[in-house]
Amino acid sequence: MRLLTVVAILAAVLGFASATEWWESGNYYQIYPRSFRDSDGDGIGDLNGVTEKLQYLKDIGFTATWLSPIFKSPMVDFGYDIADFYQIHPEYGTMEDFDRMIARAKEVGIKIILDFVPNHSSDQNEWFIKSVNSDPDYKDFYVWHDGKINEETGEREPPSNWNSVFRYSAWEWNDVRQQYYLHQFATAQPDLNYRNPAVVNEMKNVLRFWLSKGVAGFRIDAIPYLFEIDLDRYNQYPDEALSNDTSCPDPDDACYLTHVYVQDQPETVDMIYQWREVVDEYRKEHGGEQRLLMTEAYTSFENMIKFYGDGVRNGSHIPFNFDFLSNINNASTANEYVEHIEKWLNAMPAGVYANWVLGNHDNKRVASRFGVQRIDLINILLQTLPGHAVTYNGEELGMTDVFISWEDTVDPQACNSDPDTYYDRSRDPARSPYQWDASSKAGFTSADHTWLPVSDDYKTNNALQQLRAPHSHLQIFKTLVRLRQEPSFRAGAIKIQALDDDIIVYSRQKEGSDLYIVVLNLGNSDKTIDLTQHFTLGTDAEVITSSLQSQYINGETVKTAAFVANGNVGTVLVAIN
Ligand SMILES: *[C@@H]1O[C@H](CO)[C@@H](O)[C@H](O)[C@H]1NC(C)=O
Ligand SMILES: *[C@@H]1O[C@H](CO)[C@@H](O)[C@H](O)[C@H]1NC(C)=O
Ligand SMILES: *[C@@H]1O[C@H](CO)[C@@H](O)[C@H](O)[C@H]1NC(C)=O
Ligand SMILES: CC(=O)N[C@H]1CO[C@H](CO)[C@@H](O)[C@@H]1O
Ligand SMILES: [Ca+2]
Ligand SMILES: [Ca+2]
Repeated sequence: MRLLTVVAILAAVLGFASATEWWESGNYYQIYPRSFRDSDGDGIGDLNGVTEKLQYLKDIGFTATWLSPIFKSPMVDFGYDIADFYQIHPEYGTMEDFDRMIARAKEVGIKIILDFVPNHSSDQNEWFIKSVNSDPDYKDFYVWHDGKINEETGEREPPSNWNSVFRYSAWEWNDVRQQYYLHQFATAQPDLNYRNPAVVNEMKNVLRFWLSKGVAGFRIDAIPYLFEIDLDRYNQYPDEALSNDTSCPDPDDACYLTHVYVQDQPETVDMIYQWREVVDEYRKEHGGEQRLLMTEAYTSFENMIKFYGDGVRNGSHIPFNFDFLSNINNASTANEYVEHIEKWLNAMPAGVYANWVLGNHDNKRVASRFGVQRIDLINILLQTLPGHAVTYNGEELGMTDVFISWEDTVDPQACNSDPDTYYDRSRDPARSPYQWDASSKAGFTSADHTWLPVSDDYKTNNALQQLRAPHSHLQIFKTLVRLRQEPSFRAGAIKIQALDDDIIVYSRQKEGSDLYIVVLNLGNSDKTIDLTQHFTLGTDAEVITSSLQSQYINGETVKTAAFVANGNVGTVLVAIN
């Protein structure tokens, strides 16, 4: 049992107690536009659908939403393959629809954050087509190479053994150009060449273009992959060593190799700082509120900390913390949770915010990974920790994965495998249409077909039903979002500990404000806890909110010396005497 160094946490938290910028007290929601709301009955979500539902986000209490890519795309990787960085994807709407969405968002009071996908474009992008044809302005826009000649067979082979995130070689031969190009994701997603200053400039122009359209900032995709090793320092691109990871025996999988030459190159951090300069400059020139950068990187802890800034230059306001996604699962013990939380909070530089991400469109849903009975507990955890929480659309309802057969699978990461193994790789199950109400197709669309199937449980599990019910995942979620505005949650210290394998308890309090206690029981059975042994408490506390299956109702008074923590239940209490 370890007690957190309260002093260290206090320092980290007080650094931003005087929060003034909009994003500092923000609560963030990720919309997957293709699956959120279809306004025109083609079975595919769109911008007018998002516009229609902005008030809903506001009603829950969110202040900002980041949208997965909405740009023109052949949809090989559902928008992460961009054919034109300056245009809206026609299935999603027009530039006028986009303008209306921004205008409506301003009215409602929701900030719109766009997904910026800098590592690659689509192979349909005119930049790539020009590059294939060696147009002098675009010749070096992508990473091209002659390959190497196999000394034994005399045949031309890819320049290195590098493989792609979506399996198989990361090099693809192009017949027109008679060279290989690099693609760290799908074959149809050629990597842009960040060692070419023209590429760096063009991508900054993309940011400026959307800033001028009124967006509040960007979520930047797939940061670790931006740079590859500098070829000028080698005659050949070097092969990557085998990872020797026994859980990854298939040579076609990305995890079969280490990725020392294609990920996390030192230049990456500088690029983030440059992008921050672009958004800061934009504000200087055009006024208005701070424009926000959020960054996506499954990377080392040390790198993530650098993304915030180096003390001289600033970087990402919110470098997504995937520690929970990567390291916490249904079998994790209370101690493991606490260790991960402490690690992050203690290592954070002064004056920045922590953040916590547990779901997105690349992972199976939280309710499916941890069990529906734990969804409230997980939401309570994310919303009551210091810093920012990022919620993937549907997690607030406890939506679950939808089984999608091999035949119906569309995710390239899964399609590049086989009927036996695709399911573990597939990201489709977490991308099913949002469940709005009990009408046909969950109120997602008026069409009788949808691009991915709607979950079978939509009649009993949908936003409308949960809004009307006195007790629901969504009601709990709304209570939590309101609670986060309290001074003790916005700027209070945290004192956290694991009592055994199952029980996590922590307090949140800002001096002079209410003392809150959070109790999470990861186990299946009830446990009675004397909270007064761990916190300075009077005899009674009041229940603010608790998981759906909890024995407590909101507003109920409980005895702090003998608090019964039900299995798989999270509870937020406030001290009352
Ligand atoms: C994996 O094993 C090979 C030799 O069997 C070695 O060369 C390589 O460095 C190892 N990889 C790692 C990441 O240690
Ligand atoms: C970095 O951000 C801090 C806090 O907002 C600000 O005071 C400082 O001037 C920024 N530094 C640069 C180089 O923009
Ligand atoms: C999560 O773990 C609990 C045991 O602690 C188990 O009852 C439950 O079925 C598991 N849920 C999932 C989705 O694996
Ligand atoms: C969480 C996230 O945004 N993941 C994306 C990372 O980038 C690849 C390639 O652009 C996408 O396929 C993922 O969806
Ligand atoms: Ca549509
Ligand atoms: Ca790259």
